[in-house]
Amino acid sequence: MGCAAGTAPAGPGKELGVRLDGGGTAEAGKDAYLWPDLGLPPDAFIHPDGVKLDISQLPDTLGPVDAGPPPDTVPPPDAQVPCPDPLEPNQTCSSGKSLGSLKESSTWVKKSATMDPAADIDWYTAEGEEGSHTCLPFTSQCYKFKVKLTVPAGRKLKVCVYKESCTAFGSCKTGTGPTVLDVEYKVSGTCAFSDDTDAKILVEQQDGTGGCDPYEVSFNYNDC
Ligand SMILES: [Ca+2]
Ligand SMILES: [Ca+2]
Ligand SMILES: [Ca+2]
Repeated sequence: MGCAAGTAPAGPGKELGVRLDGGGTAEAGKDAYLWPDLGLPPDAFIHPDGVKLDISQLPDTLGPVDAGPPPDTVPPPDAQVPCPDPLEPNQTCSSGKSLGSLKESSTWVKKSATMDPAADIDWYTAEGEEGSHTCLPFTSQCYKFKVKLTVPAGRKLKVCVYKESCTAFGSCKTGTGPTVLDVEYKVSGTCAFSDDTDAKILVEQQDGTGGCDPYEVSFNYNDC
């Protein structure tokens, strides 16, 4: 058609125009012309001067002349922020966070933490203290340091407990939540000698992912 604003050819009858159905160049605030092929009543939008039509007078039914590019509907990516974990950082055995100490008792000491992001590793230390006993000196005693890990639904976690040392032979279990994993080690004690124990506890993921659902780690130190 080759129509351009302001240079539109004469249509049949008295109208002049530029196409407003996607091929036009009309802009808000400028004069525009109505092309009669739009199928509208031929004199519907003719300006009183018989030639021009201000675009602001066009009805909404014509639709936007130029909607511009579509808005950016993709939100900016958020920087990855690990889920809150008050016991971080604790990525290595030597930087393990203390879960506290417990004097020989059936009580469980509990803490909550998260395994996130996927590369997270959580190390803890915990101390079990022997209570007082009436016993024959040099005779044997028996204690157990126990750890429980409550695994949240949908996560696969592993828990290990090590006696005294990060490099000791550990007792480990893996399970998919919801479940509770139990690991422990035994302390072969002696009457009249201290049988306190310093445990190292490891929690790590086995599902290659992170997540904000907290797990619960608890420990107990009691006689056998
Ligand atoms: Ca953590
Ligand atoms: Ca960690
Ligand atoms: Ca003892």
